[in-house]
Amino acid sequence: MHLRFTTAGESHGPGLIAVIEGVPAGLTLTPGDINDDLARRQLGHGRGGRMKIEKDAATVVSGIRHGSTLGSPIALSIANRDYANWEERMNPWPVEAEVAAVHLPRPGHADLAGVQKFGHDDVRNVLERASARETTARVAVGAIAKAFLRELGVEIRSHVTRIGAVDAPAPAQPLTVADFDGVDDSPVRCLDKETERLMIREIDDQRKANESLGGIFEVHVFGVIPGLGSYTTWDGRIEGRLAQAICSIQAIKGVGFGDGFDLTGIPGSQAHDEMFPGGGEYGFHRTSNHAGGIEGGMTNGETVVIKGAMKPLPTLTKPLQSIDIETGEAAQALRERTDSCTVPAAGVVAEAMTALVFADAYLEKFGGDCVADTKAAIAAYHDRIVKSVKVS
Ligand code: EPS
Repeated sequence: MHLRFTTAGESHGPGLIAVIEGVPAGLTLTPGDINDDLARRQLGHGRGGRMKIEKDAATVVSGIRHGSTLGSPIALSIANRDYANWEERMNPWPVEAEVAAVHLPRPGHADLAGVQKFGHDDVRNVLERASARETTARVAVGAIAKAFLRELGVEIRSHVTRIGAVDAPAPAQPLTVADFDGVDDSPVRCLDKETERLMIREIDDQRKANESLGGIFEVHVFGVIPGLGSYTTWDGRIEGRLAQAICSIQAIKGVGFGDGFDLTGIPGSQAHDEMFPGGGEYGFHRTSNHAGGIEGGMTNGETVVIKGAMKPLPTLTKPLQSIDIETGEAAQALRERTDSCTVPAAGVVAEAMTALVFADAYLEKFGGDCVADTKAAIAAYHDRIVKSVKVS
């Protein structure tokens, strides 16, 4: 791995930390590059009370000087404002107050397997880290990966195509970067106005019924060079790397590329993207992108399209049946403040995870201790591959 990152932090602890290694030197950054994405992640119809408390912003601890990366590890910290309300319950050190333990695991959450695995007798020791609050730290480092990719001509966008039972219609034309311009103005990050209205109503109706909702988001990666990833090794394949990154996001249960699962129901002649002479950057063109920009575990120069499926959040205001781990008796699962739908935010997190995979794939193929070296290597490779299909 050429770009590595890790995160730390509990949901109601003092804060979150992210460290990213391998970012080349000479990448120009502004605080807005990071904080704007942190703000986008906090939005979306269906968020709960917590988002009124937090106003996420990253403090740079290392790796950036006067707005430029140094090539050294970049460490970021983001405070949890809510810690002020949890200081006794989440204090790193013993406190005098009596702090009640949580004994009621939520079906669908990490709670039960987490206490079994780590030998805890308090579910809070699991749920605090399993919480999707952690995605704040991923978005912070993902924003740096995005800025690097932008320098290389790569743009990443996302939108929501399903919330609960409401599906957005398929776009008539392949989406372009400009089609995403207003997506963050939509409270559900949906590109279709009528669907947006139905999605909002669906969230409101289900919230009133004490329900939560899942859905589907799509990530589009524009301007990717052909040949990232590799068919030569199982773990070099870019689909596998992206699938791990997307499925590592809390509550994600499925991932697809291009037409994904829908490809299974059509004959081969309709499933693949034919090539025709002339046009395009490399001496040929295609008229479809069923493959979602990936063939043989490598990017093929078309827009990369990734779909992520998010399950309904498992914290319910109408709790499900569970067991009390202290008594073994039947009980209702833990009831906590929660969001009712976070698919719009999950799309922003998926942009970050996608950026981290692609930044790593670019560095793997092109190297570069400074951004100028990476760009020079890409330019040389581009010059070679534009000639790989002979133009008559
Ligand atoms: C979450 C529960 C809620 C969400 C949280 C994820 O937090 P709380 O328990 O404080 O109400 O708001 O998400 C975030 C804090 C965030 O920043 O996205 C959970 O159980 O996963």
